[in-house]
Amino acid sequence: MAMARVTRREFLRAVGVGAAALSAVALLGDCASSRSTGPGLASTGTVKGTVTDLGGAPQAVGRIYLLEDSGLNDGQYADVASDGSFDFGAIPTGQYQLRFWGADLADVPESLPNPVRITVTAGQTTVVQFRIVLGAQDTNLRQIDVGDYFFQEEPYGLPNGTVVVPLGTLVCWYNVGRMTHTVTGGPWGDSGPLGLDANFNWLANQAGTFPYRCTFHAPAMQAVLQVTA
Ligand SMILES: [Cu+2]
Repeated sequence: MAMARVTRREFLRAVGVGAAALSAVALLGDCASSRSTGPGLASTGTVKGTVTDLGGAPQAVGRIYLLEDSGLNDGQYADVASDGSFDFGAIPTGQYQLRFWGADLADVPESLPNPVRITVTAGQTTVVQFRIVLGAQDTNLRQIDVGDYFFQEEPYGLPNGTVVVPLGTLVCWYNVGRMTHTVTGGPWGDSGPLGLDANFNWLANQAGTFPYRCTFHAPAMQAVLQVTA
């Protein structure tokens, strides 16, 4: 079915998505693991969930990344199955984040959290529901996560690596860490302090190689943005 192309913001305005539609995170008691008494089991919980559209229908699209509490993506993921479910199995207890990645096929609306912070509790199952919007996404947008203490392009970049984008790209730095950071350097100057979940955007309107840093955490936290003509 042909649909008019709308931006994500226009779409969300049209369907009236607000804070009430936040992705749900629930903790379920896992009877099977709490009955088990083998050594080591108490130090893990399980993480799983579903991907649905905004109407709640399961969608078999995308991949879920398991990020560290700092926001670091070290490459752990679970693909979304044909019934819209994903399952990481047993992982060590602690704080993590889950990020939905739909390449250019789907994305989480900007009004909903992505990544989502979770706590993995011993012997319990953490269930996360991602609500997504299907359809071609804006490929002129690149996201660089800002964490404790690194810059990292999602979903494949190395921490504090070089990101190469063509002229005209909208580069969005998004703070996924727990600390306040800055994005400082290059033609954009200084983002100012970015608190929890804050972001900073720059339309790459100038070619060149631009080292940048976090003023609070350099030299540990610095990276390079290269804009090609
Ligand atoms: Cu910093």
